[in-house]
Amino acid sequence: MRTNKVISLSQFIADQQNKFPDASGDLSKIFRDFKFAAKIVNRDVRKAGLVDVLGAFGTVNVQGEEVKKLDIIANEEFKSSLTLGGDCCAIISEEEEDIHQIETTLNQDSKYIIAIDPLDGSSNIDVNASIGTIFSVYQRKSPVGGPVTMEDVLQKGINQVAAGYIIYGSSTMLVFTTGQGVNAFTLDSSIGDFCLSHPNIKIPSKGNIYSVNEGNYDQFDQNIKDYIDFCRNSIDKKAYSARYIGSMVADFHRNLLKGGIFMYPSTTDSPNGKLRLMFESNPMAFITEQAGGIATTGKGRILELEPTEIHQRNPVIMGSSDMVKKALSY
Ligand code: AHM
Ligand code: MG
Repeated sequence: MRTNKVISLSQFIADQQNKFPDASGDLSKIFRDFKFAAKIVNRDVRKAGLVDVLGAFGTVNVQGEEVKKLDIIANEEFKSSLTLGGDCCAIISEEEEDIHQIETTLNQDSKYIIAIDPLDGSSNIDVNASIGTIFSVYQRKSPVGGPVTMEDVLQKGINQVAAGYIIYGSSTMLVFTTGQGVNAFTLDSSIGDFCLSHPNIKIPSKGNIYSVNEGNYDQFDQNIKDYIDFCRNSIDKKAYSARYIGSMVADFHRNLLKGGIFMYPSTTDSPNGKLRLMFESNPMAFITEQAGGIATTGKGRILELEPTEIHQRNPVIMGSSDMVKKALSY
């Protein structure tokens, strides 16, 4: 019997699974696969400055953006781990245009579909700032064994079985929810395992950080400009601080722990904003709500949006409930 109180990710998931005697255990195995790939990507991110994994790959992804080498490596690592694990029938990835159906004998009878942004904030790789992996887990709607359809993949965020992110920051942390609160596990590299470090995270309802790319200010709708003006000119001069690094996982993670609002609103150039519903908005919205915050497009709950295409984008306002309510009042 162990005598210390350190709870590993595997132990935590096994304990959660035991609360549901009918659980198949497949979701636990998916977390095992995420964990394995996360450790490999973590290793690659940590040595990015030493070996030739920095810089542009010379191709563009389906959104027309420059792809970095590490994006591709991370995409391959997560796909490979989930394929070898045998509990996922299809993957959609920010790095790929179409559904990647896994047709191995091992996977063909599995029911889970993964949506993944393998390395978000990749413009930060070259400058040694925090980046992250974001994921969602859904259950397919069509019967197992057959081809995975667009209907299986394009599900509303409220259907997420689990969502999470891995932040490769000053430490590496896996933060996730299965709909029973949000827990964070920090990678202890000395033992090579993720250990529970932040149980049952609740985002403070009152925050004082606003995170938005103010370089886009002139392109925002007037109501967003008015809210930003409010944050800038608040009567109590110390009320709000701007913090924005341009890496969603890092900006989101700080606000989750300290309290704040993260926004990527529509701009005149991008009427739906920049962030992708399936890969960035839905998983972060699920975590936000599970931590007691609010996640909205400005017009409605992100988790209720009906997806129509894999790579669609939507405006995002999420974070501390009092701050989001104030933003919505504009
Ligand atoms: P990416 O998926 O190409 O990395 O882009 C998403 C990133 C987010 O992490 C971040 O919130 C946003 O882009 C920043 O965009 P901008 O530089 O326009 O502020
Ligand atoms: Mg991204």
